[in-house]
Amino acid sequence: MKMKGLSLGPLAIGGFSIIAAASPTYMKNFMHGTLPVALKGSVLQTSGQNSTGSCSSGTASTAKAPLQNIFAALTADEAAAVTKFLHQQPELNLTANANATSWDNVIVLVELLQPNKSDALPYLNGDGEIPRRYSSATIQFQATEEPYLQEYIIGPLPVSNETTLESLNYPFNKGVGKQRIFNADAEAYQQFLANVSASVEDILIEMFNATYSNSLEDTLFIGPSDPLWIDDDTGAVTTWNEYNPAPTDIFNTGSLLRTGLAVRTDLTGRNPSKWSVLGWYYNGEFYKTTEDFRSAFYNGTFEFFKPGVDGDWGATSPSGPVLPHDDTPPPVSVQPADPRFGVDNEETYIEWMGFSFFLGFTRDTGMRLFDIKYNGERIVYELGMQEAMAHYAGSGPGQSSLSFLDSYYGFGPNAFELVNGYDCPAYATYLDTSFYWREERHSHKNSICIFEHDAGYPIARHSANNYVYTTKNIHLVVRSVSTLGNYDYLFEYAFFHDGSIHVTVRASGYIAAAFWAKNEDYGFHIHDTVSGSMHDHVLNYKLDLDIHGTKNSLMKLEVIPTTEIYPWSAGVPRNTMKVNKTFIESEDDSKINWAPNNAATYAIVNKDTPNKWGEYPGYKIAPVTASTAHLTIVNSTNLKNSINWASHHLYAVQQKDTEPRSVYAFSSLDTAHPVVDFGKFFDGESLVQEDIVIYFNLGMHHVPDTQDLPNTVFSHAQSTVAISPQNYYLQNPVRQTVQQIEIDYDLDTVLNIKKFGVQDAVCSYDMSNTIANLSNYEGGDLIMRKWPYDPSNPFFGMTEVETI
Ligand SMILES: *[C@@H]1O[C@H](CO)[C@@H](O)[C@H](O)[C@H]1NC(C)=O
Ligand SMILES: *[C@@H]1O[C@H](CO)[C@@H](O)[C@H](O)[C@H]1NC(C)=O
Ligand SMILES: *[C@@H]1O[C@H](CO)[C@@H](O)[C@H](O)[C@H]1NC(C)=O
Ligand SMILES: *[C@@H]1O[C@H](CO)[C@@H](O)[C@H](O)[C@H]1NC(C)=O
Ligand SMILES: *[C@@H]1O[C@H](CO)[C@@H](O)[C@H](O)[C@H]1NC(C)=O
Ligand SMILES: *[C@@H]1O[C@H](CO)[C@@H](O)[C@H](O)[C@H]1NC(C)=O
Ligand SMILES: *[C@@H]1O[C@H](CO)[C@@H](O)[C@H](O)[C@H]1NC(C)=O
Ligand SMILES: *[C@@H]1O[C@H](CO)[C@@H](O)[C@H](O)[C@H]1NC(C)=O
Ligand SMILES: *[C@@H]1O[C@H](CO)[C@@H](O)[C@H](O)[C@H]1NC(C)=O
Ligand SMILES: *[C@@H]1O[C@H](CO)[C@@H](O)[C@H](O)[C@H]1NC(C)=O
Ligand SMILES: [Cu+2]
Repeated sequence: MKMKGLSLGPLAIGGFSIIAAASPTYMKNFMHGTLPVALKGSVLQTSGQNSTGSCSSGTASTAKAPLQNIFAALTADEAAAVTKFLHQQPELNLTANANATSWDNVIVLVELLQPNKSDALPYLNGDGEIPRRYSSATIQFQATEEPYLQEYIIGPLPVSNETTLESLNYPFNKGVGKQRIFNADAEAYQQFLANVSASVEDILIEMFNATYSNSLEDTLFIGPSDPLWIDDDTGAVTTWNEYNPAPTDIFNTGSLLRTGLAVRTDLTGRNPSKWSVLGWYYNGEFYKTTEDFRSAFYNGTFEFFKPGVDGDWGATSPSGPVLPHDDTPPPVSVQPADPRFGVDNEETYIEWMGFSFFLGFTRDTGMRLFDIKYNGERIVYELGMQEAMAHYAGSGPGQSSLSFLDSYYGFGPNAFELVNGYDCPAYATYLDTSFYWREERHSHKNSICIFEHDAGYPIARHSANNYVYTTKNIHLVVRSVSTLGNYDYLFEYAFFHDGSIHVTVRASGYIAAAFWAKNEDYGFHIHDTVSGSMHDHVLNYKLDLDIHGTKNSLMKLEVIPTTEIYPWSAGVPRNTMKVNKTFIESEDDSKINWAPNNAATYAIVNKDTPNKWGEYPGYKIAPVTASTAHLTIVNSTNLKNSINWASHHLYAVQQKDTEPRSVYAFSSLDTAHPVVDFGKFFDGESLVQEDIVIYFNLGMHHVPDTQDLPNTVFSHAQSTVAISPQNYYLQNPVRQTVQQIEIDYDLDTVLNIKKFGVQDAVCSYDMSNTIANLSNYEGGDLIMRKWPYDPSNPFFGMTEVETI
């Protein structure tokens, strides 16, 4: 592993800490207002899990993408050329990140600018030039009293004397790609909190036997909430900061250990001597000044509780006696032949059983899928996660202030190496990813896995008195895991023989708990002084379906109870049900919640291409799991206009080149004035035979209980939406697969066993292939954490660091 000289230190963001930065200078810049990780990703090569033995089990076959992947990230050379070009622009007044202080302008991000659909489609359809390539850049202007981020467009690429630099504004409905930063001086702020802590050191020692001094040796931590509170009228920037004890073991229990003692600060402006304390909170009581808090503490009636003590209850290794047989090898899936899918490493293009698609990878979102075709026809132009929110609530200010918009931290940089044989089957094919980060390029090996899998139940079967048939439910899975501080999000796209695509997110990891004090209305009491702390997870996805072209409509199909008198019912009303087929014709009606009792389904159809029965072919969108969620809170005080995508389950809008994404990653810096306000996408436009984009939400309402200790489990915290054909094929495409058996029989006699030419897996399999050698595992740690005291190196697992 090649790594640069690194140092680490916990820095706060959102009451959680971030381990940031490749140099102490970076760390200065690393809080609200500075961007934790700036990165760009691209999917690199496969590294197949080789095996020996009589069964062949090589790497995925080399597919050849029919076209270039125009969604692929910038190459290292392109990113380097753009970085150099930016440094040559005097008006940017840039300082190299390696030398920058919080008062220098720096490059945060250099990424591919996603091509306009209007330019991409002609190329993908084979009747247009390849779109010219452009880069975007995020520059952090800090050599000013009012620091901000600004987006730029650089191109065309490759960099030449034709390449220009312009402000990038068209994708941002605020009008400008510009975002104020209200806390650029993160290190000074932590020092301010150390000064505040010193003023109550006697109390902290009595309560917690520790104080906070902004040093790596601290066993008590404090940092600001995410997001900051910004008062539009006065311009005041304030935040609550809660003390957390440090974990004492290897386990990442920081988010379970809370003290309940919080202080509100005013951090307006860039002059630390003007910052101030606005009050204290403990156990239901608010104290206006430090003096009030101090006199209450010493007046003899102050009651305090020991904060949670780290211990076995937060450890994740097995405990208790081994269950019967649990230490013998469990069933394991193997791949007895070469992978049955193809990968074009160069273009990150994947083909499997009639499906084909390109992968893209960005800092903000991690992997996304483009140009998904089935049997040669485009079904989906774009499919990918846009944003993930975790919105907390509580009777105290610490928890009430917490609302994470995790693309701020970035899903790309937090997608680490998957654990072969555990996160994905040992036979999976892996892709590496890479990303740009403040003038450096990092790679994470084996961070996306691709594998075929047997669902464990047949996809179709029937038996009668003379035959039985049953078809295996083999499907292709593309998976990655991003660990955002305390939580691990497992993202998955699965492709099935019925032509459907399942989009899934699962959550595990440590909950962000609260101190248990007068908050029984906000969760369960789950340990000595720990409240489970209710929160909602809402993850927004973009789904741009194109059914036989881009001109599509949104059909609603509702099953409704009815009372009908039929000509044959002898005048007797019959209580029954029927279907109500309607179209949602305007963006005025396109904010949708799943109907009670799942009574309504929604489909993108093409009215101009009816099938031979006159029905409109399409693909429907429906939840598979009971749990998909929109935000419970109405008009969130924390997130304001930044989450207008979280109020419903499903949205439909007209596609626009000016609306490529539902969010801007850094909107949580000023939630009242998001650079992209999804609410503005709705302007009453027609949804009748137009290019329609769906945005849907996955997620769950999470009221953690003792079963979330030590960790939330994926099997419970999961959410899936299926995108499935509706009248698209004249019959189910599952008949394309020969992985079925038909047994014809007559009473007791088997007459015929039909296997349709499928080869049996009769080779001998070397079971050692199911045991991955994990001694070279490089996944490890996070670039930044939202919780304090991460013991390890923030760059562990990042390879191939090159200075650009
Ligand atoms: C950082 O500053 C030093 C001293 O001025 C200079 O030699 C070096 O080139 C700078 N580094 C970068 C990456 O610009
Ligand atoms: C350029 O940035 C430096 C800090 O890196 C700052 O001192 C200087 O004032 C800036 N110049 C202009 C013209 O803004
Ligand atoms: C740009 O570069 C090309 C080839 O490198 C050259 O022919 C052309 O004259 C240059 N144009 C300008 C305006 O410098
Ligand atoms: C913290 O206190 C020290 C000593 O009083 C002072 O010099 C420093 O400016 C203070 N820092 C902040 C950020 O308040
Ligand atoms: C307080 O912390 C110190 C170490 O900082 C430790 O030695 C001591 O035992 C602790 N006291 C109590 C009462 O926990
Ligand atoms: C002590 O402080 C509490 C909380 O502020 C207050 O209610 C109480 O009156 C105080 N008691 C005395 C004796 O000052
Ligand atoms: C059918 O659905 C439409 C649109 O939701 C609604 O206006 C209409 O009343 C429904 N018809 C019946 C019979 O329920
Ligand atoms: C949301 O809440 C704010 C503050 O209470 C209020 O000013 C605003 O009008 C509310 N907006 C909506 C759409 O209800
Ligand atoms: C993409 O489309 C927008 C809106 O039409 C346009 O302003 C912009 O120039 C296009 N971008 C590129 C790179 O062509
Ligand atoms: C696992 O890989 C390491 C490093 O390549 C090697 O030293 C070790 O022998 C391997 N272990 C096994 C059991 O193959
Ligand atoms: Cu949760």
